[in-house]
Amino acid sequence: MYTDAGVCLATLGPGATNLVTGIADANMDSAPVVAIAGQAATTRMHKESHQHLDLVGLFAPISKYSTQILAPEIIPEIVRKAFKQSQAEKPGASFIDFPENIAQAEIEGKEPLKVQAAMTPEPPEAKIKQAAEIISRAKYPIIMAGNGVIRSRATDELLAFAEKLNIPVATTFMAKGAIAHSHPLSLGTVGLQAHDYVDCGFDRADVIICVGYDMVEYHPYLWHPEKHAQIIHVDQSPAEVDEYYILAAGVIGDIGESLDRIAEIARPQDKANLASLREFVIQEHAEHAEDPAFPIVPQRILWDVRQVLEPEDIVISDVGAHKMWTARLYQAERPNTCIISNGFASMGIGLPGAIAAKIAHPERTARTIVSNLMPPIPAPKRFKTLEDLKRENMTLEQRVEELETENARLKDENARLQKRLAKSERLSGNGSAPRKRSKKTSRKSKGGRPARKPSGKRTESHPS
Ligand SMILES: Cc1ncc(C[n+]2csc(CCOP(=O)(O)OP(=O)(O)O)c2C)c(N)n1
Repeated sequence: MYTDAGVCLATLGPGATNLVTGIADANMDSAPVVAIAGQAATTRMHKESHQHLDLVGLFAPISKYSTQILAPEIIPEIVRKAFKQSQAEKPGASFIDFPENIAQAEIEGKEPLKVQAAMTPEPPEAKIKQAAEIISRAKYPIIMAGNGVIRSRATDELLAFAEKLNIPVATTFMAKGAIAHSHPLSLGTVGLQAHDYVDCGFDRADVIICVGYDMVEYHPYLWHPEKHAQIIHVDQSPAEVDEYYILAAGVIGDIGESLDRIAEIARPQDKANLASLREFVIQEHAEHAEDPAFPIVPQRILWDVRQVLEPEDIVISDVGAHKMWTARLYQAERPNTCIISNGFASMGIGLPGAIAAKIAHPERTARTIVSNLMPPIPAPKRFKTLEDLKRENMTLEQRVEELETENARLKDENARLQKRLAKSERLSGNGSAPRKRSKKTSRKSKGGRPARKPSGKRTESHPS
């Protein structure tokens, strides 16, 4: 199963270089595109020459296939190959450099080559069994759905799999709508920020089933830092090598079929786990539904946008803080109804994206979300930690004792700080607060280098 590639044309030199960001974006977002650019004639490529540039070299690192047409007879093969490469999993960009003298050449007896759509291979039985056994033994399995599920049109199978086995589903930004937000097994979108509440589901999970997951969106280091869970990789292509993504089982083949066959033999969970996480998600979404604040808060905007759009209407997010808000709070009900560039994440996708959406689906409404100075997403609400849960089970006496100890510690700390303040006031001689920072509070270390930030593995997943 593949999606037809889009095609773009550019003139030589600066026309071609203007394609660079768009092509890099398509390539990293796994969007199939064939770009064709003019080029200087082959008779002037060997010397300094107006608008001549090594375009094949320029596009090689940002495409799956970058080539030059050196003779008119090979055009059918090159064109077919460019489409085949860009549309094959994982899809991406192909680039064709088309010299002007080749473009002028006459040619006879050549036709476009027939499309030979390769069948996606069946997943091997042994791998299906292995995955099913791991899932059957799991206590807290969770599914992470990536854009590969949507690309391979396996969202129905994903839903059937989750429902049959009673396993909750979180999606990446680019898989929004792979399961309807309103579905009781939907945990919303992951990849937003350092240790968001849905991440707590990943902390707790003993088996993480990654379906059509692209690492470029959300690095495993961020959701699997302790390497505590067994990972099952279900995809059309083999898993990327990554220290934090070592597989317990890899099921490679048609995604829908893999899910169907695993679901047939795996033991379902008795009840859906992580139901409390879903409550968090729902509460957060509705929290500002009626918020009258002005300027309007992002949460209210996204809530209202959802209210005025039909489930199949399309929202395209541009890139910035608003992308994070859209990913977190827009309630997508269908696949491909919330488009977010989360691979290369180039600003500027919003407007052309909406035009493209309208061309593809003239009967639907398409809306772009672009912002200027939208506030960043605040630190995620704290989800209950193991410590919190332990505390909840304490007797009142134990809790009072804990608070008294904490109180005493704070008093000591306060006294110590007061002493230091008094001392530095004495030293400065005028009773005003010291201008120079004490050694301990200085942000610079001895060598004059900035003090290191406290280490903590989980930082922002993306700058934008
Ligand atoms: C083409 C491009 N240039 C720069 C960036 C880096 N970048 C990501 S977000 C951002 C700022 C976006 O600001 P704005 O459009 O005001 O949106 P807001 O953050 O206010 O939602 C920049 C410069 C990028 N992703 N793409």
